[in-house]
Amino acid sequence: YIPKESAEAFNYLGKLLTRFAVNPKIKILIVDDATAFRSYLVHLLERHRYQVLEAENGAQGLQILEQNPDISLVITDHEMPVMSGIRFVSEIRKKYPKERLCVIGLSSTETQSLASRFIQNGANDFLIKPFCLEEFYCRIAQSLEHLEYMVRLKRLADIDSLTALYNRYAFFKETEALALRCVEKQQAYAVAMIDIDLFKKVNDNYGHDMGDAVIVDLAQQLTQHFSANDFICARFGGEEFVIFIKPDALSKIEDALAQFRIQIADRVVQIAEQRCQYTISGGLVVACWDLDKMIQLADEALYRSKENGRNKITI
Ligand code: GH3
Ligand code: MG
Ligand code: MG
Ligand code: MG
Ligand code: MG
Repeated sequence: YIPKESAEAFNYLGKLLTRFAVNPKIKILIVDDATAFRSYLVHLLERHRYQVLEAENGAQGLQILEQNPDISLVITDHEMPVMSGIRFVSEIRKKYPKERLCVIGLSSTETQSLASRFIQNGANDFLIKPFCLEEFYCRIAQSLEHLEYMVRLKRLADIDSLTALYNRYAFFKETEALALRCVEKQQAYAVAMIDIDLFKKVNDNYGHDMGDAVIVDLAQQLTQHFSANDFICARFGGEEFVIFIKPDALSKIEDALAQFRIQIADRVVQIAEQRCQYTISGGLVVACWDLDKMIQLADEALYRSKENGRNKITI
C-alpha cells in the first residue's frame, strides 16, 4: 500500500534510482533509540528498495559506518543515550566529508532550533517530526542527488579521463601532506618521473589513436606494478607520469623501476592490424627534500636518461 501523498515522491525517486542503476542498492543508516519509530523508517525506506542498516545510538552508528564504507546516507535522531544526534553528526564529519556521505537530522516540532544546530555541525538537511511522507522521500532523494553530483565533480576534478589515473592537481593534493611528514621526520621518500620515448613518432607513424592507446597501456602497467598502498601514480602531463614512493616501499624501488622499464619495452599495443612497441625513460630521486624539489631532481634525472640514449632509468 502506497499513501497517495507519496506517489509524486515515488516517481521522483524512481527517476533518481534509474540514474543510480549501476548501484541500485543505496545503503542508508538509521540511528534512533526508539525501536518502533526506527522500524517505521526502515519500512518506508525498504519499500523504495534502499538497503537499510540500523543503530540505536551514535557510538553504534559510528561502528556501522566503519564497517560499511559504502553507506551513502545517515538519518539520525537527536535525543539518544550515549551521545546526542548533534554530537554524532560532528563525530561523523571528522571522518566522512560531505563528498562521501550525507546526513539528515531528525528534530521534533518542540525543538525547532535543533535544525540549525544539526546543519551547523555538518548535517546536509533535517526533517521535523512528524513529517509527511512526500517530504521525507524528497529530502532523501535530494540529499542523495547532491552526493552523486559531488562524487561526479570530484572525479572530474581529480581523475584523468584518458588513463583513470590521478591528474597532476590530484597528485599534489594526495602527496603534499605525506611529503611534508617525511621532511618533518627527516625520513627519506622517493619520486620517479617517467616519460615515453620519442612519443611524437608514435603519433606521426601510427596516428593519435595509437598514441592514446600507448598512454593508456603505460598507465595500466603502472597501476598493476605500483600498488596504491605503497605508491601514488599520476599522469603528470601528456605522456609523462609521476610516481610518489612512500618510505616503506623504498628498499626495492630501484630494482622495481629497472624491471618495469624492461617489461615495458616488451609490450605490444595493438589496434586492428597495427602493432606498436614503445620504451620509457625515467628519473628517480631518493631523498628528503620538499616535494617540488624532489620533482625537479627527478625531472633532471629523467633528462639525463634521454641524453644518454633513452630506454633508461637514471638515479
Ligand atoms: P622524448 O623521447 O624526448 O620525450 O621525445 P618525445 O617525442 O616523446 O617528445 P615529447 O615528450 O616532447 O613529446 C610529447 C608529445 O606527446 C607531444 C604531444 O603531441 C604528444 N601528446 C601529449 N598528450 C597526448 C595525448 O593525450 N595523446 C596523444 N596521442 N599524444 C599526446
Ligand atoms: Mg530519541
Ligand atoms: Mg620531452
Ligand atoms: Mg616523451
Ligand atoms: Mg614528454
